[in-house]
Amino acid sequence: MATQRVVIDPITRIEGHLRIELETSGGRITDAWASATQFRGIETILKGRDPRDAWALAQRICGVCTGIHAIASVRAVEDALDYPIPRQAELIRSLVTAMGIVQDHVMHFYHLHALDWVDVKSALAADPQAAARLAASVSPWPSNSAAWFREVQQRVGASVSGGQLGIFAGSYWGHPAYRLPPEANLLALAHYLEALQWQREIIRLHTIFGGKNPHPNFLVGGMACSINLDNQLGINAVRLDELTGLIGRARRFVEEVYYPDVLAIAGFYREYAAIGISSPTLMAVGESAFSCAGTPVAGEVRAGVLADGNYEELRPFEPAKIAEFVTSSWYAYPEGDKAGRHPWRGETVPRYTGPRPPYGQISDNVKYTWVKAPRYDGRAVQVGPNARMLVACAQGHKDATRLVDDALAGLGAGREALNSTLGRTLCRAVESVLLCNRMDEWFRQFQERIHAGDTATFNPDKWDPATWPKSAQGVGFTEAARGTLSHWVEIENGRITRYQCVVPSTWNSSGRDASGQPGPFEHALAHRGHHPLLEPGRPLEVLRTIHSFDPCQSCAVHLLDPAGGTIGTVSVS
Ligand code: NFE
Ligand code: MG
Repeated sequence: MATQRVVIDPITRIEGHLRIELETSGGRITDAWASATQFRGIETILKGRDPRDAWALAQRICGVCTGIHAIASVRAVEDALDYPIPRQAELIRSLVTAMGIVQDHVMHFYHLHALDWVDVKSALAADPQAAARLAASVSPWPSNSAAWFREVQQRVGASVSGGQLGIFAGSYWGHPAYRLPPEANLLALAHYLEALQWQREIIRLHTIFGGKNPHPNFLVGGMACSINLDNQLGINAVRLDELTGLIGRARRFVEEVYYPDVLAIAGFYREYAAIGISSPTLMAVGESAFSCAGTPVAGEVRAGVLADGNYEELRPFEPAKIAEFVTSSWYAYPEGDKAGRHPWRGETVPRYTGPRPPYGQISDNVKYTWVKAPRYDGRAVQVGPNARMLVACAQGHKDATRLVDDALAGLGAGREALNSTLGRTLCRAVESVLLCNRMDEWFRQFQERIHAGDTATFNPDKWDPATWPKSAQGVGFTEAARGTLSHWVEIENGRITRYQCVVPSTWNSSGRDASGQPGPFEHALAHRGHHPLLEPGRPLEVLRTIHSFDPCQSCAVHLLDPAGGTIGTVSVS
């Protein structure tokens, strides 16, 4: 059967610029290449700066996983300076991280991913009464009423009949791979609109602790907010009350809207539990990293690696085993392109050797992407919510195991199904429930400590560079919404001399390494030639699998099109 080549550029509803090139034959994908066509340069601009300022620049890598790069950065600098921070600051960072991830997962599902499964035009043909009955059978969420569903139909219907699809334009409505009944489509569309409002509200937790969002304020040595119950400013009794409300509203939407929607939609697409199987090694640095606690705290998920498809045996996570390859990326290493470099020796020297736009087939070249290829112990690694849930289950984490097994029982699938298109999407919902539980616990501890008189959020002991060693190295590990994140800093005479970020989407969207191993996106599409692609001109199934990773190419490259060429054209051939 003839092989056809397909180029999807850009992949939409992601952050940043991603191009996917495919070979397809007989309705299946036979090979795939992921190419980031955007260059930035944050690692380079951090050199020569005061390490206490790095977080503010580093968190501009991305406005989606807002805050998390700042946390990785302050942790790296604190690690280098052996700088302990107050427990209250750790708890605040944990709360900010967890709420950031919950917001990100909900936004990803409704606003970036759901339309791969939900047909908006079909929703307009639904019976609002029947949709209300369906909704009542899965959730007590109060706004699920026929009147609200009718209003949603009228609002969106007016745009469609006026030819103004706006955010809903350019999709593959009516594609035969859509499977939901009209009422389920309407329910999801209503929640799409509600989630917009909800995410804006709950993220005010970031503004309370960090002054603003996106990009809240952080501080090497702690947090910049103060706790004073009797004061008008800072964290006082009124703010604590507000925070209780925000955490409660986050939980309610996750439990009554997001989680039941994901489970209900997953039930119509069960075959995707065996589609999009990606790299069989998965890794997570665990929840303890959220809290910046030096030693793991009871109830938290520990770091670990699950290698080669063995999801039972948790191996220790050893940072020395990380190396980044540039075999397929537009960078140069002094020793050539075959060897990997550990981030302590990491170099970011861009050398674009690809074609000028229009690109043709980028993948005809050995080098075809701006993403480096991080590997662990020589293996391509999947990171993200599915890695975190599998790692948590392998260590017998009770809450995670119960939630994962409940969700899988509903689908009649085993744990191995978490390494799939559906598995990655399901794990975000499961993890959001888990993180709401953790936020309750962290916030309870935070308040108890305040009432016991512990109000310190900053440790001034090592703020003065005169107290620093002449040279130092530090690493900050954390879990971002999309997976394991690390920042690596080297400091000489009070200034940054090397700064490397190894980011979740760098792990997941990497290209081939020196031994020809594909990165996780490529693996998920090309694995054993079983990924479906019904209509190469309307590659809906590819969007499902790529979106299931929640790609962020801004994070992945953290380094614009050097030729200044057009980035907005879509070519499907
Ligand atoms: Ni720009 Fe990010 C997250 C980080 S990258 S979104 O989550 O770090 O994958
Ligand atoms: Mg990097």
